[in-house]
Amino acid sequence: MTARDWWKSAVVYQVYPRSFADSDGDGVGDLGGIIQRLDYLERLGVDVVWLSPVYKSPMADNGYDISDYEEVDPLFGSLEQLDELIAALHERGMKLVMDLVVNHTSAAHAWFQESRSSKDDPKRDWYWWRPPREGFEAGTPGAEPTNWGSAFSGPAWTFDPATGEYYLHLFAPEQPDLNWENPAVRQAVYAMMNRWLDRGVDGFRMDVVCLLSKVLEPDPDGGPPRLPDGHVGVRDPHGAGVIDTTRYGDTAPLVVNGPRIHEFLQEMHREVFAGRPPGLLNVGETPATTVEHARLYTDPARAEVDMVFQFEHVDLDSGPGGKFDIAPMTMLDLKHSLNRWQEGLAEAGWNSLYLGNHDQPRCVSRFGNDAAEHREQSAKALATVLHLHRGTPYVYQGDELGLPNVGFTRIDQLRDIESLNYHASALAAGRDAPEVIQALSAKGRDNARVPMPWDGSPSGGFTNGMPWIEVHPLVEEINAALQVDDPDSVFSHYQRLIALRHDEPVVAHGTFRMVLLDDPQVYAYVREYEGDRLLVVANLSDARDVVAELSDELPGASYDDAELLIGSVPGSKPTPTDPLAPWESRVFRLA
Ligand code: TEU
Repeated sequence: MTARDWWKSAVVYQVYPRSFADSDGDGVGDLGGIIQRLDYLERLGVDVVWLSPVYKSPMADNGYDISDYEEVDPLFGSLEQLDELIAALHERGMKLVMDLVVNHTSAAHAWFQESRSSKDDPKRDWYWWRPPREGFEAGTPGAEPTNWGSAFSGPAWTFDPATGEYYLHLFAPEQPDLNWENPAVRQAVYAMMNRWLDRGVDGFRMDVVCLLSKVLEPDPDGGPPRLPDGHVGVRDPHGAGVIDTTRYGDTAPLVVNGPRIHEFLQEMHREVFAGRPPGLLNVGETPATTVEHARLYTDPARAEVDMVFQFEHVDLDSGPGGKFDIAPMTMLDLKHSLNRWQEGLAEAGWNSLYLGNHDQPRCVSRFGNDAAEHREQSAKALATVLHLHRGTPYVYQGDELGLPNVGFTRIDQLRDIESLNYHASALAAGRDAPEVIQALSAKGRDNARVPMPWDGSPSGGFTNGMPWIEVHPLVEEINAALQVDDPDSVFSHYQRLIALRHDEPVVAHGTFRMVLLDDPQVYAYVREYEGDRLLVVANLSDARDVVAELSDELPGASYDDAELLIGSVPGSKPTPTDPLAPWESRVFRLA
């Protein structure tokens, strides 16, 4: 393994700083709280911390709307504390990857304030400004320059009376899209990235990086290039909450994996990473991307990014109306989807492996079974299946404890702009309020954003103040204090999986072959490397005594002397073909 691909045997832990640990009692997590909890992360065994944004921000989207890329928001602390966190992680042999949002800034960013000040401002072309659609009165419905919808409900354009033009925002109006066609924008971003790397940061998680390049058409009248309308009546595979597909066009074909995206990322690699020593990581978040593009993004010969977060498996339960139009999903759907990506990037490229993050509901509720009887076992089974795939695993804070969804029942419990906007738009569109609340409760991002439960006290040990969002209702029975010393806990199971990746090269470098591909209950696969063979077998169902019919799949394999490396049922020493309990998972070394 060259030092350049060190991340193949690494595990990344995502910290959502607002909800991780509060050190100053204001009810919001901060850098001081993270520094106080580094022993916990080191004990878990993770190698990298991915830190969601802590930059200066009005917090319209909890920091994914950045108003100063080189200042820490006082809510989270100071630049000095960030330097302290970097040093403390490096002392422990760990790394810090910063979340970076450069598809858009906050509307409060100085760049946007200058850009909006006048049509002649030198920064006017740093963002997407366009006049009202011909034949429509500015500011009236339909006058938007294109029929694109925002991922956070409503149109993707907002009219600015000061200069009589609209500006583009694929997300909230508070998040205007930067114009990456403008080389000055790109160079300003690269310079900022270089200053962060010079400061000791070890890389970036690039927010919605596949959206930077938009499809353009020449303007026959010689004006600025046109952004075309999307096909109406097609669901945005973005998985976003676009409700009115009769009004808004499908933007994904026009903004996802755009015509210059690979050119931009190769330029970013040249300008920021190429000349630096090995040891850095650049991971792209690529919603709605394809295996073909992911191979282009992550093929090391192309020098774009090291790996990507694809969204196929987290869009499986999205219906025609987007993520809150919940569609049925089976374990087979999940298995086939993940297998497509394992096979797709087997020869070239690299997968980020994840089932949860700050944008997704809790994986044990979504893909497992969060009933008391099955929650722990299913959390362990999902972790086993994910972590031993080929790729780099990402642990989202709290998933290592088996935290389930919150069980929201009221809109006033929610804080997320995506959910609040969807609720308002859905009700305005006539959807049934209880049905909308039910969808938000199942899929809303706040499920993953309630405070990390450190102990069983009323605030879960997260804060001495009033938490910005309610504490998980199960904090007394699900918290770190109960698990870190319990060898049978979900936490300890994650520890063992992470240690196995560190100790066994086959986990990081082995080939992947799914077996029993069409078995509706058993998820099983083989990893092979230099003569070493691992077999993973899991029962991803509530069914009892499920037998994995492996004999035809692994000819010549002798199961009697298979070595159990990690099991999920304390004290049992099963063989690969012994009946599996509900949600039981097993990892074997095959002779
Ligand atoms: O999310 C990108 C994205 O695709 C979102 O629409 C996400 O899929 C959605 O919230 C799930 O339904 C990134 C960040 O991770 C997210 O927190 C930000 O809100 C978004 O970009 C805008 O920066």
